[in-house]
Amino acid sequence: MTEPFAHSEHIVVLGGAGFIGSHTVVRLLEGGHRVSILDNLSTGSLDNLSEVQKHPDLRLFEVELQDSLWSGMQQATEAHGPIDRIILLAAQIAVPHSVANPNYDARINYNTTWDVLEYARIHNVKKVVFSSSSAVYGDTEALPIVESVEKQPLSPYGINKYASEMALRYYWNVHNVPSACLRFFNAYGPRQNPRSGYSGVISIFIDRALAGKSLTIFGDGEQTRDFVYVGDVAHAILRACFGDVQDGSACNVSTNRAVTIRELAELIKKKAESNSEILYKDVRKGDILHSFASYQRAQELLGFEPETSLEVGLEHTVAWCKTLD
Ligand code: UD2
Repeated sequence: MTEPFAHSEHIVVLGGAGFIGSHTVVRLLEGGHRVSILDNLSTGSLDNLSEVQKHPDLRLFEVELQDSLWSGMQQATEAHGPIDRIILLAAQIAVPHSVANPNYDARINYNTTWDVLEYARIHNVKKVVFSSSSAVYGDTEALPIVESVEKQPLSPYGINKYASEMALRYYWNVHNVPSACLRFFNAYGPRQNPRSGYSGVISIFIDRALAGKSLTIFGDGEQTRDFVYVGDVAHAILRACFGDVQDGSACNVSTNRAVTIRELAELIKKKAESNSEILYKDVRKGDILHSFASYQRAQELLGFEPETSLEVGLEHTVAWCKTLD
């Protein structure tokens, strides 16, 4: 796939120092854009940006988006000129935290969306890209998941993401603010911190397999997930950012492949050349049983195609995990 770049625009990436954000920023810079990152560095880090930290077209502003979004945008504008497009990746990402503190989750994952859209309206921003989640679907039995299925979010996180999606559509319908929305499935890859408390199963398993520690499977391991490589996720984000979608339409970012956690554990042991023991524990409370999704809409609307197989993506991730202390 080639990127449909309009040349050298000013793109603001909210959450650009994070796992997915940093991959997105690298690609934007490769495309010749001026990039401003607004990030509070709570889950993101400067390490994630080490390969581009001296890039002349990159600026990083450490701000709390709940109270300083507008001043952050002002600083970005002073550094790089008027903002052309905004990619909103900053989020509270832990579903259990949203259950423990729904109001905090709403402030980050919902209120920020309104602020960004209002900024975009007033400043005639060309596109807002919003990062939504498979969590908007809840536990659906219709597989593979297509975007039109009834939404039954089971957590404040899923509800706030879905409500944000509706805010995008409102801003398009009423104020003509162009936007696109991506529903990420289980993203994985280099820079997903395996020891953060927010870690996905792949980064945890690889980190432990490399250390020869046991891998714990919650339940019988027959639950499935749709694992999408972070490079493909970043690709989808750029497609959404520079493509034709304007009306806030939501697309799955997925691979249409279901992998059981048991299969995954075995595959990771192989790729990490590990003899780790596999242990089984009780099913995690609220765990979804099966999740895999069609990406046909993303293919049609964005020209998105996942290009990295799980096998290859795991090899990249193992190689990166080996560089950690
Ligand atoms: C994913 C997203 C989450 C939210 C949610 C929506 C990630 C990292 N998380 O949560 O942000 O969007 O989907 O439904 O993408 N597991 C083990 N052993 C471990 C860790 C996990 O067996 O040490 C299992 C876990 O019980 C689950 C599966 O692996 O069945 C995937 O877990 P996860 O935490 O990576 O992601 P998930 O799907 O719960």
